[in-house]
This record gives sequence, structure tokens and C-alpha cells, in this order.
Amino acid sequence: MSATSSESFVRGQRLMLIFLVALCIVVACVLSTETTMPTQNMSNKERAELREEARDMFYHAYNAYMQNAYPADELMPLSCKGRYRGVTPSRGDMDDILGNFSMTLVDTLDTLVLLGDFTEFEHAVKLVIRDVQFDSDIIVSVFETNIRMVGGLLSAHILAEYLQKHADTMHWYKGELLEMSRELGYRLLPAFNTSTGIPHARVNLRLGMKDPMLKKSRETCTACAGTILLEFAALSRLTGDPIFEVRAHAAMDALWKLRHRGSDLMGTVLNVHSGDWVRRDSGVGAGIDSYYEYLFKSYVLLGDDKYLARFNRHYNAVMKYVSEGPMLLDVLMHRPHAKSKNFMDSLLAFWPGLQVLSGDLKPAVQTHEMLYQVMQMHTFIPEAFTVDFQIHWGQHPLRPEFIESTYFLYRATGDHHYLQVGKKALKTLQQHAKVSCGYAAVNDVRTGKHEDRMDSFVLSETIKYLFLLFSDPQDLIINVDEFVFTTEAHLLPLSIAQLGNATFSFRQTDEHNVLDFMRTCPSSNKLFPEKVRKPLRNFITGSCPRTTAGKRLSALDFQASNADHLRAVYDMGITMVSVGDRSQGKAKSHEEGEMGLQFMQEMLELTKMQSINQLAQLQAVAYATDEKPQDWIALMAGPSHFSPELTGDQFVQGDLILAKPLRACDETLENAEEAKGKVLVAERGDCTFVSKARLAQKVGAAALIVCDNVPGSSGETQPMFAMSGDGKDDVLIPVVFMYSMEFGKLSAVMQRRKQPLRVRVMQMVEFKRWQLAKEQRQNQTASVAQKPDKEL
Ligand code: DMJ
Repeated sequence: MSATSSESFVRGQRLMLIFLVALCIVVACVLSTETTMPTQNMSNKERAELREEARDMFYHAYNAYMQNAYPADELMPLSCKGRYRGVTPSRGDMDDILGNFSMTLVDTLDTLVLLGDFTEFEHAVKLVIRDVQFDSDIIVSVFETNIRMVGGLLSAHILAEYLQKHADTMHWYKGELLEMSRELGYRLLPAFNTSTGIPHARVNLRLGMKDPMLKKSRETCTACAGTILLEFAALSRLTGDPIFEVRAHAAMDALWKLRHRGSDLMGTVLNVHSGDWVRRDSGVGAGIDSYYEYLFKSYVLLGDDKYLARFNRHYNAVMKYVSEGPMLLDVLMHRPHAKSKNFMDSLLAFWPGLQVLSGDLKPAVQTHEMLYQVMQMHTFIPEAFTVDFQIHWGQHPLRPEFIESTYFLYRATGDHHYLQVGKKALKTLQQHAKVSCGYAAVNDVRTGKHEDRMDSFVLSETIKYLFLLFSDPQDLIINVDEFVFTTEAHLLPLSIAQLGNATFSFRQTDEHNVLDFMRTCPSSNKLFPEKVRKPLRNFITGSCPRTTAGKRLSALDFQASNADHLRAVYDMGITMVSVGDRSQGKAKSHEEGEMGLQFMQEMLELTKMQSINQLAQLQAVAYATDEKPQDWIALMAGPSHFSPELTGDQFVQGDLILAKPLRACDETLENAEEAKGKVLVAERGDCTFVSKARLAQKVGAAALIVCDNVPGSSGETQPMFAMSGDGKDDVLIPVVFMYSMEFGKLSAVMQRRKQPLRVRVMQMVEFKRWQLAKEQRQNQTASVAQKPDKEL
């Protein structure tokens, strides 16, 4: 493993001191003359044409599915046939979505109503009632079955009753879909029988948890367990059976208890029995995404303040640790200052939409802008892309998240930019994903190669959000503002909150006047996202290759020794003062001046953050000097992600001993007996940090120091980093890393001493505090000693 930038946390002390006062004046002057221009408006005619194109897209995909795949769960658009669980060759865990229950049709029912196609809706509902059954010996994902099937059935039931009432149709309908969703809900319930109340990830539709394949089931993801409440609350309130809502609330409560009490962040994978975290990465994308979404939307749908309070706590934590400018980068929930990944995943594209709903528009505009640039750069947003916007995982299964956020941003701002973005997304799908039998996922955005896969969310979300974006709310049969969109874009009416049992009525559509929102201050109609987007316009342009002109240099990337960086900083109007040299920066253009301001803001934040991180995370290996045993010296060391953190006045003390063999990569050590209770030293290399740590723990060492294998390396000249593990947390002894120069000093003392060298592994900040207290005590004693006798 190398000390990558994502792992480094000690950079502040090496950043060149930059003076910015003069610069800020220069830049501010430049910016004061700046005006911003809104995006070109889209005509009503064009918008209507795009809405009709979205409708055509829907029917192209829907008809392909109905004619060639139904009653299968999914359409395989390249082979133009249905995908059946247990019949079509397995794709492994991915197939847990499929329950042989006509998933695409169920998932799509409410879109038919939004399109105003009541005839097809009625026909489709009849098919579902006739054909779909759940008594199958199949293991399915609880999360996916809930959001796609339970959610699909519930919203279709709600809309069927709505049409009975308002469109004088479907009078034969007697709540069959609600009964089906109740039955499916019961089949999911055995998954909730865990000691924590957090549901298992999978369940057998017929056997519950009694399937022998589920014996070892224990891990689930945060989003999997935390994306149940909307559907289950609706199910309980519509059927009058409280069990679903009770179980879903309990799961949410249990998850909340597992947050990290220091950072307020959640991990991604946990053990449903013990409640222990298995993966502590924390972001807003894969594995967590819809848990945050459901906290907020549970508040909106059910009106329970508890969920808003929880959402706010998490939201603040995300904005503090995960959000970095427009980017959202995973950190470790227990070490939130250290980034744990250097890539982002496409699922996080839902986040700006959620930010819009929660009222935080500015960061939503910024992140959406970044994602739009990623999309333009790679045609589609790849499943995962690096911090410099290169492809990490090139697949694109025609996901909805980016279009969903585009829709919410348009609804909140009325800015036609979002219509243009939607147009681009729509045309891209038409050009690169449309095949004769539906729409095919893209296997790799670099090659554009297709995959024989059309997920049900393409119809239920991707195309639905496109259609909604280009539709005027007044033209829709239902007032979408009276509904909450579930994570699968199913519609649940807000009136559910008023329901104690099985009956409810829709609120009148004129209950909320749109004008009320326009009168709010500040009015969302007056917000001007262009101003926020503009500085980010070149955020990622030119990052491939990295050095191309136009890419904004961020403070995080800045290196004082890099001539290009110095020039870029100068061009942004920043005056730098280094030893004996003074060059007055003058912003070349308005845009660069604006970038300069942003750069300085980041630099200030970074310096602040780094000095805090540096102190908080830096470890120390301390020992008493030869001369005065009461005087201690501490050498700088780095922490690890996989071992317990020594905090406060905690330390581990022991005699130093070198591992034999030094690399400590074998089954055991030659000097295993001797190493018991000691602070073991192993050299970096040949095997992973964590395997050395496991060996040290196995032989009973009190702590492990891993010393670098690169001669001359030092924490004084290169960034310190935290050693990565493998996601498991079985290492219980402290493990620290020392560069060669620092370890060299320790080794020299060790060799000089006749007695074993006793060391303390502790936090550097604690060592400093300890030293300071000692000095103060000494000073006090000295001053007392100097005081004249008569004053005593
Ligand atoms: C959908 O099934 C849902 O939006 C879910 O919350 C996340 N993944 C897919 C779409 O990408």
C-alpha cells in the first residue's frame, strides 16, 4: 500500500505560507463587475416535444417487456426475452432482486397512471391480480422486494382507488393489490426476527428464514435495513395491521443507536445479530443512500419529528466530513477526517435531490453541476469514478438518480438549465442505450458496449422522472406535490399520516396554493442557481489528462514545489510571499479571480482541518532519554484504520523487540515466546499491514510498530498516512507506522542501551499535553523556590 493522497492527513505543515489580503482585494474587485447570465429558456413547444419523446421511450421499453418478457421479472433487451430466476443463467447475488413475480410490471404500474394511460393501467392491474403469486421457494432481497414490489403494489392500489373516485373507472377493483402487498409483507416479516430488530438482507418467500441457505445470514447494508419504513407504514395504515410499521420503526431505532457517537455517521455493512459494524466506510452512496432518504421522507410522510431530528444530525455530519466542495467522499465513521476511498459511486447522484427536499439548495446545485460534468465527460455517469473524474468502474445500468435530482432541482428553482440537462440525458439514452427491444444497460461507458439487461427501475424511475421533468404539473392527472416519492419513485400520498386504519381520503388539490410558496422569503422562484454553478463550470474539465489547462486547481491538490501550480495560483490573482521573493498575483480574468477566491477559502479550511487532524490522529512512540530518565522524547508515528485508536490518556507500554523474521509475514515468529507483552517491531513489505498486526496479536504482543522499508523516508518530508486494513475489525492491539528516519532514531537508542528499551505508544497530542503539564509543574516549583523567605 502506498501513502496515497486520500490517506494522507498531515500536509498542512508543508504547505507554503500564503498571504492573501492583497489578493482578496484584487479578486474581489474583479468579481464585483461580474454578471451572471441565466441559461437559455426552453420553449413550451420544445418542452412538450421532449415530454412526448419521454412518453415514446416509455412505450418502447414497456411494449418490448410486455410482448417479449412478461410475466418474467425483467426484459433482456439484447436477446429480447424474459429473465426468470432459476431458468436464465444466474448472475449471482444480483439475482436476489428476482422473485418470479413479474417485477417490471408491478414496478411500472403507477407510471402508467402518471402518463394518463388508464386503459393500460387497468389491463395491467388485471394481469397482476391474475398472474402474480408469491408462494415460491426463492430467496429474495428484503430491500429490493420491499421498494419495487410492496411499493409498486401499494401505489397502484392507491391510484386504482383514486381513479375509481376521480375518473369514474375501475369500479370492479376491490383492493386486491392491497391484499397482495399485505401477503408479500407477511412473507418478508420473518427477516425481522433478529436480536437487534434489524432485518436480515434476504428471506425465502415460502420458507422465511428456515431455508438452510440462510442459516449463516448475518450481514446487511445500512440502506437495506433502513429503507423499509415508508412502504411498511403505508401498508399498516392502509390494512389496519400495525405489525409492519412497528417492525420498520424498530429497525430504524436500532440503526440510529448504531451511529458513531462522535461523528454521527453510519457505516455501510453491519451484523444484524450483534449490531457490530462490518464495514465502517461512510458516504452517501452505495450501502447507505436510501437510509438517509427514508429518515427525511419518513418525517415528511408520517410527520414524526424524531426522524427529522435524526436526519439533521446525520446531514450535518455528512456535510462536515463527507462533503468536499461539490464532491462527496467516503470517510471512516470512527475516523471521519480520513478519506477511505478515492472514488465516488453513481448512486450518490440522488443526494442533490434529497438536499433540495430538505431545503439546502446551494450544495445541491454544486454537486449536481459536478455530476453533469462527469456525465458530459463520459457520456453516462459511470458506476464509480475517481476524485479526478476518471473511470473506476465503467458500467452504467441506466440508473435514475441523476435525472431524479435534475427533476427536483427544476421543480425547486424553475431554472431552465435543468431542462437542458434533462434533454441531454434523454438524448443520450436514445442515442446510446436504445435497442430494437427496449433499452440496454451499458457495460462500459468507454466502449459503449451493451449488456443484456434492462432493470425494472428504467421504467419505474428513469423514464418516469424524465416524463415528469418535461410535464407541467397542471397537466398531470394527480397533484404530485401531495405525494412522497419512495426511493423507487412510487407515489405515497401525504394523507397517509392522517390514517389510523384502513380508510383515508385524498386532500383537495387546491388545499395548498402554489402562490403560498412564491410568497415565502427567500422565494425559491427568485433563487438563481446559475450563480452557484458558474464557478464550478470548469470543475472537472481537463482533468483527463490532469494537467490540461482549464481544470481548477484545488487547495487540496496544491503543491508548493510544482511550477504549474505556482503559475496557476498566480493566474488566479494570488500573491505569494516566500523567502526573499515577492510576486504580485493579478487575476487574469473574472473567472480565474473567482477561482482564486474559492482556492483561498479551501486553503483556509484545509489548514484549519489539517492542524486539527494532524494533532488528533498523529501517534507517538515515546521513550525516556539516556541521560535523564524523567525526560521523554516522542517520535512521530501514523495510525491505522484497522486497530483501536488510543485516545485521551490511553497508552500501551512495553519493551521494544524486533520480529524474527523482521517482515513478520510467516505463520508465526521465531521469537514468539519472547514477544509476549512486548512492543513488537516489524518491517513494512511482503504482506499487508493487517496481516502483520494479526501475527503480532497472535503471539501476544502488546502493540505493533511497522517501520518503513524505504531508506531515508521521514514524516518531516512526506505526508503521514493511516494504514488501511481489509474491512474486518479483529485487531485489538494498537498498531502504528514509523518512517525510516524516525524509526532509525529509536533503533539507535535500542542498540546503545544495555537494558531493553521501554517505549510508550500513545497519541501525540496527549504526549504534548503531558510534557506541557510537566513543564508547568517544574516552573511552579522553580518559582516557589526563588520566592524570598518572608513571603512564605
Ligand atoms: C433503485 O432501485 C432505487 O432507487 C434504489 O434506492 C437505488 N437503486 C436503484 C436505482 O439505481
